[in-house]
Amino acid sequence: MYYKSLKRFPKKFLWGAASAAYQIEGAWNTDGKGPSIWDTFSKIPGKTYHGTNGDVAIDHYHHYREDVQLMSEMGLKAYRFSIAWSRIIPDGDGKVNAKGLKFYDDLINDLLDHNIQPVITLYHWDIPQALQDKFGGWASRKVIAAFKKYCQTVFAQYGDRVKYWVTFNEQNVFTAMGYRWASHPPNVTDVKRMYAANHIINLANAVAINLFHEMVPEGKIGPSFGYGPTYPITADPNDVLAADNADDFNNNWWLDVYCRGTYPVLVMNHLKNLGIAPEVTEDDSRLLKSAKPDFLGINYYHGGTFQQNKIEHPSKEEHDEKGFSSKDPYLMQPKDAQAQQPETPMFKNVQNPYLPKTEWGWEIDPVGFRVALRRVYEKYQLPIMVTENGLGAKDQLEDGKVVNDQYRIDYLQAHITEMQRALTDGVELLGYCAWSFTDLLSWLNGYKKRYGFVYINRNDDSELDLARIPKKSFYWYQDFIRRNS
Ligand code: BGP
Repeated sequence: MYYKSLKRFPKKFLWGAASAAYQIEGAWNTDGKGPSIWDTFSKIPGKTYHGTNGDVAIDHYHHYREDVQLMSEMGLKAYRFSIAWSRIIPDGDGKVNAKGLKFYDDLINDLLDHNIQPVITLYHWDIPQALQDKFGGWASRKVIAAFKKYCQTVFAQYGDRVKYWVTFNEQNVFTAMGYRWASHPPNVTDVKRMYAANHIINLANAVAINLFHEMVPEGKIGPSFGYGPTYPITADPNDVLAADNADDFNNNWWLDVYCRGTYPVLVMNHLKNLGIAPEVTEDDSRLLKSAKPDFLGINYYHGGTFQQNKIEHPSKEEHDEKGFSSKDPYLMQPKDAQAQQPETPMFKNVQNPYLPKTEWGWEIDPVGFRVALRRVYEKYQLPIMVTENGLGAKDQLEDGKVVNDQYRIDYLQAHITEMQRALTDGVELLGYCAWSFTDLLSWLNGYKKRYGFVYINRNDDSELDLARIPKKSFYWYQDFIRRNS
């Protein structure tokens, strides 16, 4: 589709930037905050890059006024941040910590004083450690009541001033990393447990949305999903089918539940056959169907390319007397071993020959951003807020004061242009929050991988002076926001 000119971004478009509590706040045990699962996990030797953790992070807890001042200078219209649950309710479901509430009160008021709309994420991966110990975290339905209490507390406290709320950040990512790959807490490698916990989180998401609609009728709430469009590697219909399977498995498995209250049939049947499907009761289905998000948050970094995974079916003669064959390693595994790789018969992830990559091997695909926005909007017909998009790079501070991150400007410019094309195509967009405002702690990559408009003078081994230094991209975004184009 070509246009003579692109639609202008609406006047009220929320040009923003984003962060997450654990990655910026520090003050991990200050003013009554309890530990979260990330405070604990990051201390396990070998789990994070150079043993980095969020104990101090970029010390936003003590620098928030300076950070908001910089946001204001930049002209940000919105700032997305998350609340650390264990700062509000240190043991997860007990007494409320007044000092924790006050911190976010002050932050919100400061943002509003500078005409910046707060966008609050309720959960960016940091469940209180106490709930992990008590119930096994998201593995237990008991945690839903605790989450509800936490939501109730913050809706009552901030709902009068904050319009936009995000329930869960990238549920697809934190469940996979935490319950399948053990590269995030709670450090588990069990696909069945992953699907079980994921279902409980879906229920918690629905409870939070319904509660919000009762308590903050003027507000807007929705989850933020880590979306990647799926491409077939060739026009071979088998590859097209593989890309469809991947779409169901990687995207619809969450988005259908959020927006329609049902799981995609194809994946559900497959998981049932493997004995790893979550248990969904009639009450669960009713609850999931009752909770409608007002918008969808989309985090976009890249998509994926897929091919048919050719599994050879061994012939009868090739089986031994026990029915096993050495021909196909997947099909010949016992079912519970197959179940640890449920996608194997559905698709295979392959390299896309057309796309360059970041230093961390993430594909750079601005057109995929337009594809993503159109597909999601066409399918679910909900307004979209882009809640993350950005480039992780090894930025260099020159002469103690300059960061020439032209590559980040190029990246953002290309993505925003595609977003504007999607807007012109007809996608309803509320805002765009670049990841991230300041540099911050990358969960597994320390401070080497930077995303911010503002450089933070610290490294993996030392806090240095934590000075805030605007990068070249800061001034570029400032100018962009001022012109709204
Ligand atoms: C998203 C997370 C963010 C952020 C970003 C970049 O998945 O929601 O919290 O971390 O990815 O990730 P990374 O730091 O691993 O490059």
